[in-house]
Amino acid sequence: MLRRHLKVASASAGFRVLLGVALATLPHLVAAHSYQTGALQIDHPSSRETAPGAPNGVGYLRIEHNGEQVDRWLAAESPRARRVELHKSRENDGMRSMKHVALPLELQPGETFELQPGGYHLMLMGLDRPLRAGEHVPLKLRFERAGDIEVELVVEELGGAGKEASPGSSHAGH
Ligand SMILES: [Cu+2]
Repeated sequence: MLRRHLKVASASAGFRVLLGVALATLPHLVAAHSYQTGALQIDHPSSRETAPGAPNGVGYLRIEHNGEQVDRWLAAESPRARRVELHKSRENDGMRSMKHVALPLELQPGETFELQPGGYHLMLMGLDRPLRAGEHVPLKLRFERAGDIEVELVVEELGGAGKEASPGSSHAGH
């Protein structure tokens, strides 16, 4: 799925549109979407559904830097959350914890910064209402060089994302 997604993302724009139409009939591939701003490509922004009353949600995506100069990720915000933070999960002696990572964050040319279950992720703090599977959650990202870009997190089922489901669900009690 990840490999296939990368191929889709690197295809030419026209081809991608055609492919998008073709893939739209396959529900599990609809989330393979990507965005471009300046030298940055934002791939597969996604989230997970939340339980009723859960205060926070997660956000995953991948930032591919195809430019020549260092850029800096300055901020993220969503109309669905009071604020959006960058977090990093880690496991110490079997205990899973996460810490807040302050932006800005440097993005090196030629590198891909990946937010994924068990590692870096976005936290949507103070959700206005639960995130439901299938919803598209607006998210605005701000970069020093590449500027602002609006993307949509596609909300996936907790149990429907294969191996991603279990680390992601650790946020339930967060
Ligand atoms: Cu977190």
